[in-house]
Amino acid sequence: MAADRNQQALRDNCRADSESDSYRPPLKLGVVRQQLAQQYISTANAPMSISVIVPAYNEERYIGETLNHLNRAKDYLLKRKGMSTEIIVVDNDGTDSTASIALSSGAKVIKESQQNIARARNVGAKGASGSLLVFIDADVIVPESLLWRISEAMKDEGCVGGAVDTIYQPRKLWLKAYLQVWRLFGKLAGMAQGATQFCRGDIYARLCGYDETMYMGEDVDFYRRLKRFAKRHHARVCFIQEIQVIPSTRRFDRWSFWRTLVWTNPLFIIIFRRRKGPWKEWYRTIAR
Ligand SMILES: Nc1nc2c(ncn2[C@@H]2O[C@H](COP(=O)(O)OP(=O)(O)O)[C@@H](O)[C@H]2O)c(=O)[nH]1
Ligand SMILES: [Mg+2]
Repeated sequence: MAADRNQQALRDNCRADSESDSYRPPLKLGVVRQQLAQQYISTANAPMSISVIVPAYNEERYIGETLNHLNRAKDYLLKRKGMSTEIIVVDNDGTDSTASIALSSGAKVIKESQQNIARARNVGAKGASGSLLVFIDADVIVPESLLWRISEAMKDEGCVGGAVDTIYQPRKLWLKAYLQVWRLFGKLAGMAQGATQFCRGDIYARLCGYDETMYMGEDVDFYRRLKRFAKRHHARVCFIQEIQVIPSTRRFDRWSFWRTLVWTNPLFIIIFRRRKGPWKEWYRTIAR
């Protein structure tokens, strides 16, 4: 209970801070999030440089292809704008060859022993040197123009961050149609998931990063807070629709129709996102 109260105080503190007009370093934060806050205050006016953060748990089957595509996007940006990109893979307590594949693809690898997707994202941000943070999941294929397109969107100083349209390509037709409905609904509701999200480093710090008390939906929550921050400060988020990223459908491919209906239901996610139990498939018997 005391731990819960502490986490609640932490969240309130971040909320108060991101809603105030002048920046105060947040109090009572966990170590990672406190260091994050301090790190990025100074990057507010720096010229744009990009750090891509890939949280990864036992991703040996997917991460090689993800990083190949990311390296292509990195080269494209370098060619078109002369802008270099840092790629960081956060090995979240993995036991397979994810880290060595990442190293041989030229990425920087950071280890994090506490299994939590939000924490892996925050640890990556803490180790990043770029002024713009781009979060990409380890099972997501990105188009060559991705980083260039994001850097173009962020030329607009009023844009604090955003996300990229995400499209699933499962084999089952009903699943394809179902996921397409959620995609359209998400767009109408102004929601965005974490397959690819981005944020200015200083704003990320003001929001205290991803909420580590959540085991699921931390990405949708972050985007919601980013939007709220933008609204309060008369700024905006940029949702990029002209290109799409493609996550794997590994979980959906194994699930029954009913299971899919329950586990993708936003209400179910909101009710249980702070409990680890319902998310065994993410934190114990993991589909890979
Ligand atoms: N499942 C899981 N993914 C993790 C963990 N830590 C980091 N990740 C990464 O978080 C991202 C999203 O996880 P994923 O299993 O693909 O979840 P999904 O996209 O919601 O189906 C992937 O890049 C994972 O490798 C962890 O402890 N469990
Ligand atoms: Mg995934």
